[in-house]
Amino acid sequence: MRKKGMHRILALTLSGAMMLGMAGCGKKDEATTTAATTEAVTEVKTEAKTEASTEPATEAVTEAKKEDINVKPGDVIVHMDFEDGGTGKFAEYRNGGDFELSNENNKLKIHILRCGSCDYANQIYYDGYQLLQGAEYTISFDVSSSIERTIQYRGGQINGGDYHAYQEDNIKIGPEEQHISADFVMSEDSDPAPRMVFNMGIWEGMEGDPGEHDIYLDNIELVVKDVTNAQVLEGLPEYPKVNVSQIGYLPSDEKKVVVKSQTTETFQVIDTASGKEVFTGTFGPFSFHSASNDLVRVGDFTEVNTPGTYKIVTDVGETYEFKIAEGVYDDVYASAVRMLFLQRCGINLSNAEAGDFAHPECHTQEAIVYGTSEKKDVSGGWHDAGDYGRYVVAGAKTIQDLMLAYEDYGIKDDNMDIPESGNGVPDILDEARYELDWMLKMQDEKTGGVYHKVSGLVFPEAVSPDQETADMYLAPISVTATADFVAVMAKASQTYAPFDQDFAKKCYDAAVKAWGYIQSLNGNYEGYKNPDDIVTGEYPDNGIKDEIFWAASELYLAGYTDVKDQLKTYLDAVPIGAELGWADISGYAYYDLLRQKPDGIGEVLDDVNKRFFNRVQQLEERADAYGMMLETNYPWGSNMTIANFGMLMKMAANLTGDENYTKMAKRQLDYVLGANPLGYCFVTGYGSVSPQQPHHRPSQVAGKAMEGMLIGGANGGLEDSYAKAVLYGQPPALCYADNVQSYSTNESAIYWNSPLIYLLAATK
Ligand code: G3I
Ligand code: 9MR
Ligand code: ZN
Repeated sequence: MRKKGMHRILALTLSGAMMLGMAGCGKKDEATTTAATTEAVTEVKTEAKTEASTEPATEAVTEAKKEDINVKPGDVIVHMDFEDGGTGKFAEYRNGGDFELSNENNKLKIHILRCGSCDYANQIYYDGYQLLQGAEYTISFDVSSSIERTIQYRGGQINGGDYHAYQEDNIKIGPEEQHISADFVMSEDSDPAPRMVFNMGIWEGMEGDPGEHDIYLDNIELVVKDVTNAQVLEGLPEYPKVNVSQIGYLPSDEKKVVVKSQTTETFQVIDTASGKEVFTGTFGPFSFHSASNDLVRVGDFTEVNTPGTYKIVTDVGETYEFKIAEGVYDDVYASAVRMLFLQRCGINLSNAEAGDFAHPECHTQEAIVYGTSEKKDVSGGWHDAGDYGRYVVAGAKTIQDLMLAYEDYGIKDDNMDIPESGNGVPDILDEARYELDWMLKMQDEKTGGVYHKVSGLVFPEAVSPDQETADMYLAPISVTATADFVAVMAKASQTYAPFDQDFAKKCYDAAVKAWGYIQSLNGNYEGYKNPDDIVTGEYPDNGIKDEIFWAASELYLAGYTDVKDQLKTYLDAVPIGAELGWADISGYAYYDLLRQKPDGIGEVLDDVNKRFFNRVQQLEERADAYGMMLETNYPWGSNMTIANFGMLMKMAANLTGDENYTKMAKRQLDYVLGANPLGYCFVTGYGSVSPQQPHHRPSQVAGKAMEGMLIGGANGGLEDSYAKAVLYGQPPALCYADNVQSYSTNESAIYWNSPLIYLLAATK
């Protein structure tokens, strides 16, 4: 049976999250503790790839065959007896409670210090097994406690979204050791990455916090009891064998097609309206694409430049339909910018403006300055990503990309359907200003330093923005945030001057003041680190010299000549490279200096020019069959890195007029729009196959993916439990799962959209 894998999975998972709602800590909501009828997720890995398909399909083709079931009755799939003197394979999670784990007489001892205010305030959990739909399991363990109390165990829960249980029980425990044993059938879709959990926070019926006490666990086992009705795990999708941009091409673009085949010699471009073949091309020699572990060949169909709808056919498969037309990127561009509007925090997004993503005002309460009793208004700005934190370094990159898109490509659109449309200021600058206005509030009036971020102490549940009502904290001032602030404020003072002199002045003054803070540190810089009790996005970065140089450069360009004599010293401290990431950011300084070529710093400009073009050349030499420059290093948010490389190439083209750089930039854009080994258009809502279940709270709540988001994409590091379970052993460029739990491959972020916006702006 062929299954509509992706779409079916999406509908079930998202509707589950919607149905249940989320329980915040402190709110005793039955929802999270109900073993409900919600469906689980099933996009998983199988051992063997299926035969070459002649049609482009991401559908799973595995048939549920009994012989494929990889467990049998009696198999012990989790076993912890603590005989080695350790604390087993448990990870710890605190949400308001506190505890210490140790081994006492070969048992696991949980010394509870504080019970917090919800059942999962103290949690230990274990990931690393699978539950098959229809199979029956037995969970058993020995338990005792120094006091009479209730705890909860879960033979499995979904590891993300609403975290609902597949099996759970609340048990009363006390000094006498009990042997607990329970059978359960996995009634939901098979889960390749469930989580076994013991919750030891506060319980209804407990009269306040019981104070310090000990809980002991031993001989924890999960055993397969019956597989008669078990379903096999679905395999990873079969990825298309022939890939191009799913959005298409401008008539004048260079156009490449990549086929995963050693032997395929030719391809035909078919006009899908007439069914006629309009072009036959010959593939180049095969090469090994190590990032995806495939033999590939590249073809060129640049010659096809008549507007129309086409597909490319080969002997091993064909592409999706795509367009060749003027303005082919206009919609995706508008949508990518609009994503930022939909991420706006602190205001009511009305139904008329935001449709499914409407929400009342959010996060408007004053934030607590961490470690003090002071409070400060820092409302506004964009939610960073799938979470609702607002982080300065992430915001700075985004703002910079938007300002550059405006400056390099003269984007003037003032009708993009945002509240400021029609005000005479290009909407892209209005959108960036929404973040700049917020960032100004992030500056400490006294010192001029800039708080690293504002967020709750922990990530919120999968709720809409206005439902995250926990206290907000201003994390400590950091040098990276402050230097990034200086850079974008200084630049904004120039960019916005023609539209609003007062605002430009305000930005300039704020930049100079923040620079004063950095100067006052006398070079004693340290990277930001989360305090122990703040676990939201860290954006840690110990390499601060690039931020300092960027700040100094933009100040100089904005007319603050005091930094002139120090520029060379600052530059000498910057490591080689020219990057546009949130951590390594020197490329922005280099580019702005090279395009504006200010007087009086010839030596600096020479060095900057060398650094910039050395990096460009190094990347150029790395380009593989897909035009990728990552070799096999696909990090978290690789689609941003790829888009950043595209930007860098486009910058090189802008500086030199060399069209070859434009071609290379364009290939990075083609990749994120579909010309990649996974065959995904990584912008939600666009192309033939795009991510359906992003790790993005508003999308999870709405039950559909917000459009126009660039998704993180392949991450060889397998940095979440779902990815670890499902993608283990896959080559880096294929380490991607369209699953809501996979935050390290399937989230979206403002600063991933912004380089995409820059690349798309270049096509306008
Ligand atoms: O620096 C190393 C590099 O040397 C190495 O070659 C490479 C190998 O893959 O890894 C690099 O480090 C990675 C780093 O990002 C820089 O790319 C880390 O492994 C990776 O864990 C780290 O991921 C970051 C992630 O937060 C976790 O800190 C992402 O860049 C960053 O985009 C992401 O940001 C999150 C926020 O914290 C919270 N909001 C959502 C947002 C997006 O997921
Ligand atoms: O939802 C969080 C996402 O926005 C972040 O990018 C990610 C990494 O910092 O963390 C996500 O939160 C996860 C947390 O780190 C671990 N427990 C599961 C959370 C996601 O459901
Ligand atoms: Zn908000």
